Amino acid sequence: MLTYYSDDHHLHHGSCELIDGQLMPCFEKPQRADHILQRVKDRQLGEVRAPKDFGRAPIERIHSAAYLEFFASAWARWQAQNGTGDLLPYTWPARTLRAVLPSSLHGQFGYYSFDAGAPITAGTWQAAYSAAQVALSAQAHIAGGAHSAFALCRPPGHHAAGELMGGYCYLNNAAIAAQAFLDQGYARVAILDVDYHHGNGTQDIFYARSDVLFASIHGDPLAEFPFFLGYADELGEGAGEGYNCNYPLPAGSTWETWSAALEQACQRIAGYAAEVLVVSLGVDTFKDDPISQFKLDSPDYLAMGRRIAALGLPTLFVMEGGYAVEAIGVNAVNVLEGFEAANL
Ligand code: SP5
Ligand code: ZN
Repeated sequence: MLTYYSDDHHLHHGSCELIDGQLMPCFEKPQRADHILQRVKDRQLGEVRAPKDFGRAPIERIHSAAYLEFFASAWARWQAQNGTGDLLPYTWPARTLRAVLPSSLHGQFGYYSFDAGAPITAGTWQAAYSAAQVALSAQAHIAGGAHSAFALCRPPGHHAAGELMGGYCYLNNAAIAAQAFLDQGYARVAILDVDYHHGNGTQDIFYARSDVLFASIHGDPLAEFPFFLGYADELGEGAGEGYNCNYPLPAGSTWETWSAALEQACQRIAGYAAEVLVVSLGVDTFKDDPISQFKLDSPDYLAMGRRIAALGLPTLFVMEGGYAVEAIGVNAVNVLEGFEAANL
């Protein structure tokens, strides 16, 4: 399997995030992608290619031009104000307030975000832009006839909606790739989100549409980030009714529980008759993940890849979360190797 990867992810390195009332070093850090790339090489998964540049147009199919302009120019505006340190939002248009777009930089950041977990640093735009190009390049490889590809994206994307960043995410790489398939003539795309956290951005983007089936297995939002989306009764709306499926699971869930949800999600995807599958591949379901509460072990990721392969669909793997830095290379590449072994 080919891996697409850009060194540009190093340009994004936030300094800190609020965890349990304390400012801690960001869990979403460059070493994550470095470890995954090293494992891809150690296991000789296949060639590693730099992305092509498809420009902003395929990103604008998912994110508004105004949102992209805010994101691309925010750091320069912050510097012009002599801002020091990361740019972080601190006020959001929550219930009882108005969703107006202020002129202030911090006001606009509040408008375009849902938490303080997505800092903008000097290189964040370039890193996120390149991650989207990584996803698009892997997408193009599959559209060109390959059965699979790995988009080693960083920063991740599945929490980002059309005009919202948050949860370490800025541009929704999986959604951008899914839309590219549709724009190139595919009729039905399934997205399977196996990250520990609900993919609220991806769900929102496709919620009223039947051309993308979104299925997500994640920590029950009653107890877990992002709290305000990801419940089992969210089935889609309008033309999208019936094309959204959430499988929230309790803290402590092991492979036994998790794989039963995967089986249900896979049967739903098979019934949808998808032409291509995009996997939002987070490995923060791992037992030693520092911010998560599931108990999957490294060999479980091989079984995950095998089950996904049994769908028999061309499959684009897009990297999302995973914060047990020493183990995420093994766990992510185990999914890919399990997938490939099943396809031999
Ligand atoms: C892409 C992705 O995986 N984003 C996840 C963002 C999670 N942000 C909230 C983290 C809250 C962690 N709380 C941990 C409590 C540990 N005691
Ligand atoms: Zn996650």
